[in-house]
Amino acid sequence: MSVTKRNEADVGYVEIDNPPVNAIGQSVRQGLLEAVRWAEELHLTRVILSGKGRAFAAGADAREFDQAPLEPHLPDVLNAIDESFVPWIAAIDGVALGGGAEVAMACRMRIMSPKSQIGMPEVTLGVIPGAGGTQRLPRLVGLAKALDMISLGKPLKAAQALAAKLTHTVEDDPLEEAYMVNTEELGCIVPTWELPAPEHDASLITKARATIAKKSPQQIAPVQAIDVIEAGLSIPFHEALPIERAAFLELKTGDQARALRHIFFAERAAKMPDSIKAETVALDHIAVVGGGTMGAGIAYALLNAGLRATILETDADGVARAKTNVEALIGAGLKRGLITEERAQGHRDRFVASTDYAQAGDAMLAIEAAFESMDVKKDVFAKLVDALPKDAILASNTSYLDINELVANLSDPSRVVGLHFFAPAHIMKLLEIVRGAQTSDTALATGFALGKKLRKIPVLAGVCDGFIGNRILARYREAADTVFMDGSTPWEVDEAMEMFGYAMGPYEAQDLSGLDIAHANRRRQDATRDPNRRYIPIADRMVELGKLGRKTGAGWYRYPGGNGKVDDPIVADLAIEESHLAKRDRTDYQAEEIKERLLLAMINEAADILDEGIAQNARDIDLVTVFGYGFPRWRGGLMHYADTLGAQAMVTRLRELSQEDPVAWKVSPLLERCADSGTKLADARPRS
Ligand code: 3H9
Repeated sequence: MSVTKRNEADVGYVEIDNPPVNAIGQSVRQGLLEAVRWAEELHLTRVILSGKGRAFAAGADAREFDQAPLEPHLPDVLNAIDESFVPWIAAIDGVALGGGAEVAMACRMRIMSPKSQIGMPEVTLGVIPGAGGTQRLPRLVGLAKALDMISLGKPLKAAQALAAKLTHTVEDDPLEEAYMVNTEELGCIVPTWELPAPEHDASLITKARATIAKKSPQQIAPVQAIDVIEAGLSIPFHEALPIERAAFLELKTGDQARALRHIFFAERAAKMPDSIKAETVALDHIAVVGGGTMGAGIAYALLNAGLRATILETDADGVARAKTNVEALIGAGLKRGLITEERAQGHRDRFVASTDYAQAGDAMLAIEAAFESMDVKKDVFAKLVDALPKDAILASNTSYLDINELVANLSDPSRVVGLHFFAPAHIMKLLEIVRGAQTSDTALATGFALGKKLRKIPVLAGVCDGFIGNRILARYREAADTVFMDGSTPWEVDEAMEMFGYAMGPYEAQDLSGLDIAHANRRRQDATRDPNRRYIPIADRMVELGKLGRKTGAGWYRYPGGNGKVDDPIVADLAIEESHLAKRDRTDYQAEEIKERLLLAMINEAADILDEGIAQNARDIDLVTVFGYGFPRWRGGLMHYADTLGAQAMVTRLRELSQEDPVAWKVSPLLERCADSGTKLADARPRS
């Protein structure tokens, strides 16, 4: 039963009951339509509509979007509610989003509980409101607010909805309040569809277009949303609805909506694999080794989740630095209104920084975020073994190092797991959980449980150099450096990737993180690098020149006065010089080819990562690339995008590229298998 109805005398109670979040699928639409007819037949004086459980309604059931729409369609159901002679009241206790908000707006009145939210997040799924939202919302809240809410997709809290006049009132018990509404007053409220549309205001429309061009460049849905809202301002309500509907239906099956849906569901499917069956250790007190940017960020994330955090440092200076770093994060949280003064005090009360490992004596999990050196980390683990309970889990935040080597001296290596956070650790949602050869299920389960507490997106990874994300990143940079050396410039490469949808290209991004990190990594890899692999020396030259990125005022770009980036001809000359020395002809790469090379390099590497079982499936790689590495969300992640190219086309092109360099462009066997069998990467599994 997706919709239940009952009446007490002349008051009808209709409840949407479709757990977990009352998504509006076919049976809910059918149930609501039947309820309209039922209320009319009984001549009820009002219908009070609510949602069972934690949501009023989370919107249209996005799982239905891949199928042809089934009757009754939501716009027709909502017209029936809006036009009914029985007035409906939406009693909202929880979220009313997308189609859920549209249902509420078709009601004569809305009453929200203080914790409720209402909004139109359709653009985040690559569509626009498709059941009258683009027409009812402007009639209720005015043009400026409606443009804002629909094109940006950000919901309003109850108090904000009240200020915007989207809800009539905010009450602790919306159901009771709806019952108390005076029948005569209710009867005087004009149905939403009969309200006049706001006046056309070209300046508001232009402003909204400019905002989305900046905030969501290349995304179609926000642009269409504004167009449809604008169209509706000068025509009757019922003429505007088909325009909205046509735009919604077209967007729904388009590439961007498919990609955004894929990521939406992938995010929710990111959970501990069923095969891991173990209890977790207690997570109330966690030790963090190292109070630098990463360690402090992790500690702050733990404090935000209500846990106790103890940072362990080597000396008094380290302790002072850790305290300063954590206090700076607390201060920033306060300044941005993310935490209250009371919570900030709670954070301080649950935080300790010390050189004394005994301070963490009861912690059942320690996360080391010490300097990226095998010796340093081994030393830290030895100290943790001595200080913490013998069954405590020891996690390493290493970005590249071999977890299996890290545990070599431990009597119980099963306690160790990789927990790879991304900077800033309290903001970035990705958490790679790295399984070493001997990692126990308890250690893995603990990693996943921590991920859940911190509201991260956990992705299981196997051991290899760079795990999932940094291994793909290394190949991305190698391909970028090769294109640069062979004929391009960092700014041409960056521009090509920005045109693809990255917020910034690989060179600008590296200037932010610093060129020294990758340099140290290359030195670490010197001993094991395939001698047949072409080595691009430009990044090393940059480090020799002291061009380490923004922190030194210059990297791939110059930053005069610490301000915006400026192209640097000296950097361009480096590549000309190096390719001359290497006796290589330079090619004038166009943006399309630069983009193709960088993306194919990453896809090919990612296919190997999947084939080797480092990643469990393509979906996890999509999550890693989107949530850790800035891959455009609206392209659905690296592997989802690859599937739009098709394995056959990719293999054909990779074979051409391998004529140029058979080592760097060696075609992934998994891609070849997908091409041969016509399988999508989304369905591919590691080789057995
Ligand atoms: C729309 O409405 C178009 C209309 O204008 C036009 C129609 C004609 N569909 O996030 P959670 C599932 S477009 C299907 O973990 P939370 C979700 O996959 C829609 N399923 O919980 C998960 O499943 P599982 C506009 C949905 O408490 C489970 O519910 N609406 C939908 O952290 C729990 O979800 C939106 O964009 C859905 N619409 O957060 C809102 N929503 O258990 C999208 C959720 O199998 N939803 N599920 O993993 C959300 O933002 C959050 O889910 C919400 C709850 C805030 C509601």
